[in-house]
Amino acid sequence: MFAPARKSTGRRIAVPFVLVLTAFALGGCELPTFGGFRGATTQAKTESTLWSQMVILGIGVAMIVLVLILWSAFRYRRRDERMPRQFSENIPLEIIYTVIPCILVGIIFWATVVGENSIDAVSSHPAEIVNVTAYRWGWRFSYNSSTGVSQNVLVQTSSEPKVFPQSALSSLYPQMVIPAHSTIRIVLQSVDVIHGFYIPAFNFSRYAQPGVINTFDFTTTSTGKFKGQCSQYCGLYHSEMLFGVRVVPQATFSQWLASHKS
Ligand SMILES: [Cu+2]
Repeated sequence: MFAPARKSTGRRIAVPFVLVLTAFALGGCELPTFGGFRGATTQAKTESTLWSQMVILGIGVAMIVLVLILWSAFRYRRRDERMPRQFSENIPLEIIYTVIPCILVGIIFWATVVGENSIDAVSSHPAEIVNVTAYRWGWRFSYNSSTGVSQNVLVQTSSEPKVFPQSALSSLYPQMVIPAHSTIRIVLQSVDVIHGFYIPAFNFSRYAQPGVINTFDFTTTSTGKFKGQCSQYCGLYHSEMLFGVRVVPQATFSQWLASHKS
């Protein structure tokens, strides 16, 4: 009668959802990104996976809630003038709908801590160290290469910037050149106000703060050109604080570094 019907409804909802998740897990398929960037660094991919898992979990919860609402509304709709059965509490149900959200929040918290720890982890042997200095209105990139050569390159010196075409990839903006398949240490600071060092394709943004040095790693995966920008409103020419990121093969990077020795 009633009990078997409820069981099969629950199964009808849960089984396809679990099957889809299992197929993704076992098939080694990449999770859908739901409009986010897949990511061009190892850290960015971790962030992307975390995002995808959260959205899938959210969709799962939303589907279950929606089905339960619709089922309740149709199954128990008013059919005649009789007063329905009256009851005031259901302790097992109340425990279930308190414990399950707590478990879900616990899973989200755990996944976030593990993911963020791996994103923020810094290597003891980075292949290259790039000192990034933000200033109104530009970016300075200097390199501590493995040869110990310190270089100042691609400095945008004007404090009253020309308004360039709005493409960070334009060579008129400072370009941060880094090698592919390497762990790059970024040492970030600001000389005036708070700026934001943001590379959308790296799923990464961090404050550049005066008096504070922020240190983090990017482990590049493939070559490519990416846009960077200031993500913290810092004044009149904030919108002009663009930069490019060029991830190039190691040989190209070595040549570029040699040609830019100061
Ligand atoms: Cu800025």
